[in-house]
Amino acid sequence: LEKDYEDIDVELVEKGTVGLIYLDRPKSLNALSDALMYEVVDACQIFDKMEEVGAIVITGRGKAFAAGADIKEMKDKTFQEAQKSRIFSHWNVLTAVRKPIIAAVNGFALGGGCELAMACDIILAGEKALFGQPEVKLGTIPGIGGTQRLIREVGKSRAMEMILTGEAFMNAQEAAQKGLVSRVVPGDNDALVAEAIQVAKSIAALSRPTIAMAKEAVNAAYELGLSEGIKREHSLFCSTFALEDQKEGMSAFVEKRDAQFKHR
Ligand code: CO8
Repeated sequence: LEKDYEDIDVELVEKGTVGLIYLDRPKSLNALSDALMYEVVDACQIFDKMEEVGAIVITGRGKAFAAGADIKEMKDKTFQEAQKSRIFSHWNVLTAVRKPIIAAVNGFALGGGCELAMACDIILAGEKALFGQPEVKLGTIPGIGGTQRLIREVGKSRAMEMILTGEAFMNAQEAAQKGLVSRVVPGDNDALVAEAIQVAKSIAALSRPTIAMAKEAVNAAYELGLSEGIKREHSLFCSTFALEDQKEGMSAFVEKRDAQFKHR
């Protein structure tokens, strides 16, 4: 991890078990340039491969999580350039990361910033978090999952209001009520990031292969119908019985002791 990233900062915390990524272009409210997204994906892939890392936290420096794709970089693109835009392929790579990714959303999560948060596995919100899809105000529409994911999180009517007006931003409290975020963490930015790290640490203490299967099973709900999803879950559930860590976890329960997972 000895890389010199320009638009992000990375750290290993909690004895190397948690990979922490700061989006670090505060002057542009962490606008997601192609370069920044490339770095986010690169860091996630490195963390995904590092054995000691069990979960990843992404957060923003300054007053935003991310205020969207970089409008200055995007504005003169032709149709063809937009079509082959790398930001789109970066996204697919990000969703293939096997380890859990937690977004700690402090301030603005707009446009691509909201979409980035929704592409993560868990969102924790700070008190000042603000979610929105303002693309129509720029004459375009959400382009990296917003029209598909937001409706599943907050329902059609609320998603339509946000996407069609480009306003009607959602604050932290409402986001928690609607289930867009897991919960609101009281206090400042540091408290939010510390809490996200604690959640990541508790995931990292568990069996890596079990966690990867749990994430895969939940994500299948996004892609598949109920009966196909349940079949996928069942086959992943049965697969955990091939793991030493399942034997250890259940034996530890029966023997009334803490589990010592081998694969973590
Ligand atoms: N891109 C580039 N620069 C940005 C962006 C952005 N998305 N957002 C803010 N900035 C810059 C501003 O231009 C400004 O720079 P400068 O100091 O050089 O003028 C700096 O950040 C600070 O911003 P403001 O002065 O505007 O700060 P305010 O506190 O007054 O306002 C807002 C904050 C309300 C967040 C405001 O900055 C804003 O409305 N930003 C744009 C939000 C937006 O429209 N986001 C959607 C972008 S489109 C998108 O994400 C589509 C994704 C699909 C991509 C698909 C690819 C295939």
